[in-house]
Formats: sequence, C-alpha cells, structure tokens
Amino acid sequence: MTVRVGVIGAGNIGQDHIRRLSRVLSGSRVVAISDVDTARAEQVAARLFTPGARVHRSGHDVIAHDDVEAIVVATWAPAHEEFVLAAIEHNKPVFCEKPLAPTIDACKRIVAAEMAGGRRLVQVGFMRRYDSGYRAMKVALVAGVIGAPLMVHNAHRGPSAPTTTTSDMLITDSAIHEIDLMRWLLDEELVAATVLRPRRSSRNSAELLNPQLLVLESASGVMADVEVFVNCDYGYDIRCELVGEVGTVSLGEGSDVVVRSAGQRIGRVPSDWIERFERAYDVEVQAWIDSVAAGEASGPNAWDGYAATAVAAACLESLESGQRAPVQMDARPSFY
Ligand code: ISE
Repeated sequence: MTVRVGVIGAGNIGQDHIRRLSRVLSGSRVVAISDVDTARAEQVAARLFTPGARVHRSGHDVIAHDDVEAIVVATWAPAHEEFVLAAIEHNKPVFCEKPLAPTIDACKRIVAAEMAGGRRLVQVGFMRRYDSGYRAMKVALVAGVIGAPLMVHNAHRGPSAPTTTTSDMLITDSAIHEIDLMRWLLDEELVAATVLRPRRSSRNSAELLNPQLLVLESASGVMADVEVFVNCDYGYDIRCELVGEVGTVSLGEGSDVVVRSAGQRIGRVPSDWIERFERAYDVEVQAWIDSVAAGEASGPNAWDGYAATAVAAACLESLESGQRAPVQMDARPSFY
C-alpha cells in the first residue's frame, strides 16, 4: 500500500521530509504541497522529488483534497494548531513537527479535538526518540546497567542562529527536544524548571539571552541540566550523559568515523540537526507511514506534545522571573 501524503510547509525541514517521503522511505508518495510562498512550493515540487505532486495555495486545500490521505505539518510553529485541527476535522492522520504548538492552550485545543473525534491521529516530530544513541541509552537504563538514575547532563549546541531567534525560542524550539527526551528516557513527568542566564555570548545581539542553562526536575527527584547554546560556531553538538547510582551512559559523539593520523584523532562535528539526526528522521517518518498504513497511531502523541509545551511554559516563566517554576500539567486522560 502507498500512503498519499500532503505536506504543508516547504522550508528546510518540509523539503527534507518531502525528499525522504519520495525517495528514501517505502510506502509513501507526496501528492500535494503548499507553502506560504507558493513559488517556493512550486520550485520544490519541480525539483524531481515529487513528479506529479500538486501545489496548493493553502494548507487547508491540501488537507481537504480527496487524494490526500495523511498530512505532514512543517510550517512555523504558530501555524501548527490550525492545520492539525483541520486534519483532525477531516479525520486524517497528521505528523506535526515539534513543538505541537507554542502555547499550552493551543495544545489543549488539539488534545480536546482529537479526543472528541475518538481516534488518535496526531504524531509529534520528536525525532530524537528514534535516534539509535538515545535508544541505546534507554535500553541500558531499563536493563539496570547503571542503577537508578540520579542526574542527566545535556548540551544542545548549534553553530549559528538566525537573526529572528528570540530568547524564548532557545526553550520552545531547541530545549523542547531535551524536555521531551527527559520525559521519555526517565519515563516520568517533569515537575519544575529553573532557567539560569550565563554571561551572554558577544557574538549575538545584546537582547538574545544565549546561552541558557535549564535545570529540570522529575517527579522522583532526578535533575536534568540542559545547556542551550545556539551560536557556538564550531558545529551542531548534542550531548547527553545519564548518571545512575552505579554507572553512567552517554551518547556517542555523533560522527561515523574517527581518523587517526599524524598524531591526531579527528572526527566530524555535524553541521546541523538535519545531518546529525538524518537516520533518526528516516526511522521516525517510516514509523509514521507504517502506522498510517496499519491504521494504528504510534510514537509521540498529542499528549506528549502538550506535556512538553507545559514544561517549556514553566521554563519561560523561570527565564522571566529568575525563580524556580513548578510545571502546571493536567492529569493524563486514559485516551493517551
Ligand atoms: C530547530 O528548530 C530544530 O528543530 C532542531 O532540532 C534544534 O536542534 C534546533 O536547536 C532548533 O532551532
């Protein structure tokens, strides 16, 4: 069976998903594309990825089209809600890039609409759950190899940030990954957050609070720190070390080969997340396609999207106040 997919948003990640849905994965075909910039959507469609894909003027036309069975939402975050809600209204499975939505209220509206429809339709693009390194860490933790978890040290560094980056986005766009991962890895909720402001990098505007240091607390008392540093210049560097009572488990360094030569040991630092998590994205989107074909939702769901945004909201509160902020989160409904 081939799942006919409509993609809304043809920027970097949208294009990358169109490429993988058309050329890399099995069981999918992109039949419709839209973007706020229709000319860009047309260029992307013409660039051999998607012979025959129709370009629509609006994402709503993509969702409504009879030929489209499943939707990918890869627009900027504030537009996620309207398209995810429309997909639910049309009873079509939807893969939504992270964050599910930037505000708690928007996430709650999505959760309420999905529950009212009675069918799980939403998968959120937390691709790191599909990364072989993070998965191996979870396997080691669950197997008891390091004992009970106590602390997690994370770093989320990128080489440069667009001028449109705001201080809040270090949390809502970047650290949202670690927020989701900590919930998934530790298999418990995060209950409080503190955000510290180290000295600002002189390489960005004076308004941008970069880097930031987050401390997330889990219900059982595990503390996870997250360094978010979005213009470190040297590459895209993601780290995670989980400290348990009798051992630690860490992510590998993210390069496939290490060259030893002339007295040096050299490995590549990826240039961006598309390179670093290429395989995780492939596994993630293939799992989504397979779940659509099977008619059974899987992967991070709308509730996970809501929970991550609720923790991000506590981080934003702490960034503003300088105080520790408790996470306000509803009880998880049995639907999830
Ligand atoms: C970006 O939006 C992403 O989604 C990347 O995964 C993340 O690492 C980066 O920091 C964000 O800006």
